[in-house]
Amino acid sequence: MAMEKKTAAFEYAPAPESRSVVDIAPSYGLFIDGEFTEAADGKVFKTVSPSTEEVLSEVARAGAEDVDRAVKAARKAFEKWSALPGSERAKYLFRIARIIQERSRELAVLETLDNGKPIKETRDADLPLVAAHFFYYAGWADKLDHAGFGANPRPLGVAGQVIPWNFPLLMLAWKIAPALATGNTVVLKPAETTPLSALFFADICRQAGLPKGVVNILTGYGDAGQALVEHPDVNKVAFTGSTAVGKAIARSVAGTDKKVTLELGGKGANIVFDDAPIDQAVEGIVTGIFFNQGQVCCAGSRLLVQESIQDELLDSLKRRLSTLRLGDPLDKNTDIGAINSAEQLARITALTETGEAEGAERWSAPCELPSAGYWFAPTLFTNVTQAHTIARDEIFGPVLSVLSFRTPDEAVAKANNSQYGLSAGIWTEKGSRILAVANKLRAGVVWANTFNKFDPTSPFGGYKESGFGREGGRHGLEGYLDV
Ligand code: TAP
Repeated sequence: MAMEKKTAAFEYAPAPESRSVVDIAPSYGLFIDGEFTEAADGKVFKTVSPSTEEVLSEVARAGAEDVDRAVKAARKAFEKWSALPGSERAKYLFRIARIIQERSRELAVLETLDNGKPIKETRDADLPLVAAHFFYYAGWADKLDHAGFGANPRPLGVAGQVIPWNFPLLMLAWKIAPALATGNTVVLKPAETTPLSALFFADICRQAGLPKGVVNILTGYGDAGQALVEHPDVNKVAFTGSTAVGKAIARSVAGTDKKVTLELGGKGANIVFDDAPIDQAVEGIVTGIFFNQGQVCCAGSRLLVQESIQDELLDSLKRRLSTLRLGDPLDKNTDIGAINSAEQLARITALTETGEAEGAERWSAPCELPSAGYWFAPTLFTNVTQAHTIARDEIFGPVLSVLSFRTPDEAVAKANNSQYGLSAGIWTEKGSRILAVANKLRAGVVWANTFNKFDPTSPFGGYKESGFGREGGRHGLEGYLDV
């Protein structure tokens, strides 16, 4: 099928919140130098809806030759793009942000179909945050000289960006918006299970009149990601994904002059003290670990509850979990959608089996799982010790490990007892306790009496094996500038 036809496929078809809102073509090409094109070797792969296992589309699979073409296009575009006044680059970013808002219904449905997450999350969380991110960095584009990085900070060149599947469009926004605002050009590889919203974004770049080659999108597998980060003409590598791949990337760029930021895994502690308002804390625990089926790097996957309120809190939590609705992610009332892939479901299942084998006690919300698709009921484990695998390893699914503590010092020690250091939460009425505990936590983000709240103005990133560098806020500019 001709590639030209494919690019026109994301046409708006007003309809209720259903798949008919967005028209998905049977196949898509790579987006290189402003055009959709087949992979050099003609390879393709299928992307499926995780809630039905139905094939949504066939997508070009990039290889090393395509990576090279895309990097060359980005290099060529860099000359003019970086020379534009910041105020001109800002106009493009504002335009992109507005088009995202205008087309957010299509994008929300597309993301829900390809990822499996509930439409109320894509509609009310992902999409507004994506647009906000472009608006925010558009605002920085003409103020870089005043951002506190010294006089005349310069862009790095071509940014090679590799992102995961849990927030496909939001991770794209976190990567592309600051890169473009600072005058860099981009080659981005989305995750293989969620390529569609990135291709839709490519269409938005064309609609916004973005100069050719400034943004290139390469759909493909891990080998394309590897070829991209190892390409000698890439100046900046930005990666979000697993700690294992992050470490491999760090090794591969060691000794080069590439600048690197890594956003990796997490095992966030959500700490509930005995003076916390229980109902509010229960909502925060639910948001912390069941938002996006727990497939969130900063999820509150370890609940640390003060011993004196443990029974009351767990009763209340189980009652609340029993009310969550699992099912069709396109239904506006759905709370828990599908797991993103069969592989991820297998990983979650294996880790929960390990939890039981090691002696933790399992409780799952009573809900019926659809027969097709990849599903996992909201689950919690009690009788968990710090030595248990489910207390240490990232599960990246709707599974909560419950531990208890007696004193604030014990809570801090347990929270910090992790290879990761991405996020934490504190629930207490005492402001002084919030400050004292937050100061001792080795976590990049600490939420107080809330969880999983995001804002483009706030820097986000990890300690320890959760990675390095910050995305978001003024800090997010630094990774794209030669300061
Ligand atoms: P990964 O398997 O690491 O995949 C992430 C991306 O890297 C995908 O696009 C993947 O392509 C690509 N990739 C795979 N092997 C590569 C290689 N050798 N070189 C370069 N790129 C390669 O992670 P995932 O399963 O998609 O995502 C889950 C993980 O991401 C979790 O550990 C989670 O905590 C982490 N995560 C972290 C954050 C932040 S902000 N810290 C946010 C979201 C997710 P394929 O899709 O083809 O494998």
